[in-house]
Amino acid sequence: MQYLQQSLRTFCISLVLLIVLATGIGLILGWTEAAGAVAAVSQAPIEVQIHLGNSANELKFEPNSLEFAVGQRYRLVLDNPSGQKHYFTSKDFADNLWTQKVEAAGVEVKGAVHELELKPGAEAEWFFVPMKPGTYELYCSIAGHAEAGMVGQITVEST
Ligand SMILES: [Cu+2]
Repeated sequence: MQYLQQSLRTFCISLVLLIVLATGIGLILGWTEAAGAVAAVSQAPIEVQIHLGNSANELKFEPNSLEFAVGQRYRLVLDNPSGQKHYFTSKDFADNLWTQKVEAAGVEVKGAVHELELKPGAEAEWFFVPMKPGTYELYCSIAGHAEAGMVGQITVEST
């Protein structure tokens, strides 16, 4: 009986230690990710440009492939030189980055961004820090545009 109590006690202590340890690791990982984003805000952003459509009204992104690195701050300048509206849609990419802000037409929007819509002639600047490496699909979510070739690829490299 005493042996059983002793084992039970040891088991409980081990369990508590395990939970404390797991919580600690989780906190450190979460803190590291947040600290990475905060540190990146003081970096000068790397400017990357992408055009949604073109003046000939072709349904494509120019360029149709973008590359980023984890932990680096970017300023993605999007414009729409075409005569119809387009979307920059890449949900998994957007979910795996930290958005500092989006600036467009004198307005600054802070917080998470999932998709950007650009009307003809519009321009927007998206400041963000990629958090996870991966390959992500980019497309325009207007009916028929992706099917006509308005797709691209976004690659995020680890550093
Ligand atoms: Cu489109």
